[in-house]
Amino acid sequence: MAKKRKRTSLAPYVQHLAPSSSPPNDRNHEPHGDNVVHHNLSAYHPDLSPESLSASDLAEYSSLLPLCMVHPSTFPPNTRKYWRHRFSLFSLYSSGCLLDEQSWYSVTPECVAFRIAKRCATDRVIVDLFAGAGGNAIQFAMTCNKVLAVELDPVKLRLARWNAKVYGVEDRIQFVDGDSMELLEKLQKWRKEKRKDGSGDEELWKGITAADSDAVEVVFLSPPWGGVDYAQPTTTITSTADDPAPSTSTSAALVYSLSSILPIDGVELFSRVCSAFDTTNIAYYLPRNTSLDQLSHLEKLITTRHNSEPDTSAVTKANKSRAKVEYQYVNYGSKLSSLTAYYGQLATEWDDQVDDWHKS
Ligand code: MGP
Repeated sequence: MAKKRKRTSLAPYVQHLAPSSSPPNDRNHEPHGDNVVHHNLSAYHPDLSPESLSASDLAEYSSLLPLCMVHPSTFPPNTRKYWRHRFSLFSLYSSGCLLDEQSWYSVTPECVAFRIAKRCATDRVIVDLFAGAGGNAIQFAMTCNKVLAVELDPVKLRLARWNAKVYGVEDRIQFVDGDSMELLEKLQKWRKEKRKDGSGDEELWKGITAADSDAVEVVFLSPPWGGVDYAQPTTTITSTADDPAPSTSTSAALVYSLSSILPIDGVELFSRVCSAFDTTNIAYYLPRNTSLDQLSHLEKLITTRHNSEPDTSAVTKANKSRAKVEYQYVNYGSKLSSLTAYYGQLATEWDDQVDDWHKS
């Protein structure tokens, strides 16, 4: 008997990306006028039912769709693997989750985001300073009282809001469209001025109030690491006075340095966060090969910074401060994916017996 051939070709699916020839009164596209590209929605998101969406949600989905990568044929070869893992990134992917190119490779896989959210759970406020397409913010919404999700790229912020809607947690997240570097600068200044006459309702920055800032208990950092090649060997070209001819050397030890973090050096970023917020509870999501020496150096920054302010409540916490680094695995525990470094109470309250990530 002939063996059944495994279907490997993508061709049968590719057609779904092309504009369909739906008649103008196709009910999926009624609200959008004549110039809109008509997509076969069910090809990408079989569990998304257009009939259940409001006209404005359908319009938002349709306008985000062309800005996203939704089919493997549109992925650059080095990022196609992320599409295969789409359900690890968002278990509700087929219900309509959307990601643009950068988000595909930088969103935190859901099981990891869930784990981090459990560790960072608070009945106060958590700030996600690089919210991207919302993978972390969605999980924080499930464990924290309030989430401030800050994102510089307006399209990513719309994706975060959309994806949060898919998960039904949109209302628990305050989406802030802006540069978190600007927010840190603003808060640092405000804190220095001792908030003389400020009231809790005072707006500090883009809808974030003084009361929000005071209520921040945890800061989460998941900044850009410098692209998909962050773990590749780096080639350095050197020349010396004795031997001016440049020579090329490739470093085999793939230790990731925080200086590669964007938009600023990762040590400086951490230092600014310490100055801006009255908390030492910081979770830092980083490459699996990040220098552990640098991560323990950050611990000292917390102590130094908060000990220079003897009367803050953070001092006691900071004195006890140490770092806890957790390596995070995906693919049912078979692949090391990333690490998260925890500081402040997130580290000191860690109990190795209970807080084993395999038990969470
Ligand atoms: P990866 O290392 O690119 O994937 O990303 P993989 O499959 O482990 O790579 P390979 O080299 O073994 O083939 C692993 C995880 O790191 C992703 O799922 C993202 O959550 C996270 N990640 C990757 N990048 C490039 C970034 C980034 O720039 N910023 C943030 N915050 N997370 C990233």
